[in-house]
Amino acid sequence: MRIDILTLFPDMCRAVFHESIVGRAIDKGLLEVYAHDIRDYTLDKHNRVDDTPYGGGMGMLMQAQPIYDCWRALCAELGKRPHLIYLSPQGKTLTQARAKELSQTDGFALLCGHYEGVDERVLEEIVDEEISLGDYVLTGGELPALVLTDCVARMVPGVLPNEEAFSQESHYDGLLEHPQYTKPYEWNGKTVPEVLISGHHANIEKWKREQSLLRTYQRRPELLDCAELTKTDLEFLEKVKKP
Ligand code: 4H3
Repeated sequence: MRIDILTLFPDMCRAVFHESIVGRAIDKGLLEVYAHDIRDYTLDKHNRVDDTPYGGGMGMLMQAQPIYDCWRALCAELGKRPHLIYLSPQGKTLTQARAKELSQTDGFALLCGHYEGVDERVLEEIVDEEISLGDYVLTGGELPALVLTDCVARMVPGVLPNEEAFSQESHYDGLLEHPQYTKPYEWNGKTVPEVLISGHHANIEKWKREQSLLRTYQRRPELLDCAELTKTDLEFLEKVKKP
C-alpha cells in the first residue's frame, strides 16, 4: 500500500511515520508513505502559498495553484489519479469500518490544509472524499492525516503480528473492548479477575464478551444499535438492564 501526503509540513509527517509500528511496516516494505511539500510548487517569487480571503474575514487561505500543481506532479508520478482525501471538520467522521476498507486498497493520497482553509475551487477539482476526525477544529490537517495513516496502516496484513491483535479491539466489531490486565497478578492491592487465570478457555471468552457488552452499554449505548449481537448477547444485556 502507498500513501501520499500533500502538506506544507512534510517533516512533521515524516517524523511521525518513521517511528514505531508504522515505521517498522515501512522498513519491512509493507507500506510506502511519502510526504510532498506543497510549497515546492509555488510560482510566487517569495514562496508564498496563501493569501487573504475574498469577501473579507480573518486570516489567510491556501491558494489553489500550488496544491493543484503538487497533485498534478503526484498524478504524473503514479501514472494515475490517486483517490484523494481532504481532512477537514466538514468531512464524514472517520470510522473503523472506513479505515478497514481503505486498508484493503492499494493506496490513496491525503491533502492537509492549513491557516483558515483552502480555496474551494481546487477542492472541487481534485478531492474525492472528505474525512473528519470529529467535531473540533485544528490548525492543520497534518495530525488528522497521520491519525488516518496510523489507523489504516495497522490493518494492512503483516503490520501487526497477528490479525487477532486488531480484530478483538474496540470498534472492530462495533463494540468496545473488554478490560485487560498484565503482570503482576497483584498491583496496588488489586488483583486480576480470577476467570482470567482459571485456564478455562470457554469461560474466559464468555467473560470477555460480557465485559465488552457491559462496557458498551455503560459508556456508548448507541453503539449497541448497530452492533451484531447474538441471542446470548441480547439475553445478557436484558439481565444487565434490569435494575
Ligand atoms: C481536520 C482538519 C479539524 C479536522 C482541520 C478534523 C486546517 C482544515 C484548515 C484544517 C482546513 C482550517 N481541523 N476534525 N483543520 O478532522 O484546511 O480548518
